[in-house]
Amino acid sequence: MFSFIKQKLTKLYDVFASKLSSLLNRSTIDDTLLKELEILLLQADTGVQTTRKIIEKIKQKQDGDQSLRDYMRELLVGILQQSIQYVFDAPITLLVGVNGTGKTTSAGKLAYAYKKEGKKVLLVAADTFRAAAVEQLQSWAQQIDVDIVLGTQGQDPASVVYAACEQFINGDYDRLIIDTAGRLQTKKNLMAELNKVYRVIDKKLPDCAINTLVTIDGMLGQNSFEQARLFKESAQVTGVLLTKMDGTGKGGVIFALADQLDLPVAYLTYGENIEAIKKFIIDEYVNELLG
Ligand SMILES: Nc1nc2c(ncn2[C@@H]2O[C@H](COP(=O)(O)OP(=O)(O)OP(=O)(O)O)[C@@H](O)[C@H]2O)c(=O)[nH]1
Ligand SMILES: [Mg+2]
Repeated sequence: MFSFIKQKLTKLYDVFASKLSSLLNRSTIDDTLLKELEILLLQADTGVQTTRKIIEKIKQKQDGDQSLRDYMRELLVGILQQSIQYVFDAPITLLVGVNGTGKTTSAGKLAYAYKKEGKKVLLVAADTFRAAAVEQLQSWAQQIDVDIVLGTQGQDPASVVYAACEQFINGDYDRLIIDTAGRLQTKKNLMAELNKVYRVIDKKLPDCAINTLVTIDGMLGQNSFEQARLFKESAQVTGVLLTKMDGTGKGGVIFALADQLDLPVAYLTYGENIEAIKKFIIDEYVNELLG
């Protein structure tokens, strides 16, 4: 059987999933097992607190009929279900995140995925910080043949979003996907800029739910967790878009995000190809991780 993790997230499988799976084959829970598990979870960026929580829970496991694998499955699913859950069908998606984490690429991928579902999509190039950013999204829009509203360099992102909302209403669109610069220059500036964008949307499209996704580079480890925390304080983040999962074996951050920041992962991306994006479904992911 070719699982998604084995096939597409090769590194995650090699570094984390296969080792985890072989540890869970052991019949007794002893100190050696607990130590090895702890090291593995920490290496996978599960973070100290969440790792400790998992280890403590495993120590508490009573001897019984339930296998360690099934116990672990319940434990991990439980952690992911504790956080707010991501609602996939909001009409508006706002992408925020640090430079180079994959906002623009992911905006293109999401637009393509929605288009394939038969939705009428409008892309918004509201990263007006550099001209090249607008061109980058425009080239995605051309490639996948969806409409786009272009900002100009230096323009107020909220005014680009205003124009986009008007086109959205008049053009009978289903989905609005907004790419931002989202630099974390200072928290105060970022908050002011994003709040202006939220106000415009609330005014023009008051009935449309907004998903704010923070893009997090899966390869950055503990740094990425910190970024998620800062963005959560600056924007109305509803979920995480975890990128570059083709290049990392550090899937543990998904559990830390849910456990410590109450943030659900919404999508995984795993390559530069337009189709390299997948909805994150808790049961599916944990089942594949544990084999
Ligand atoms: N391997 C891999 N590369 C990716 C993935 N997603 C994005 N990239 C690459 O990461 C780089 C940065 O992606 P962008 O989409 O431009 O990132 P951004 O957040 O828009 O960056 P700024 O606009 O500078 O803030 C590009 O070279 C992308 O091709 C992914 O899932 N896997
Ligand atoms: Mg960009």
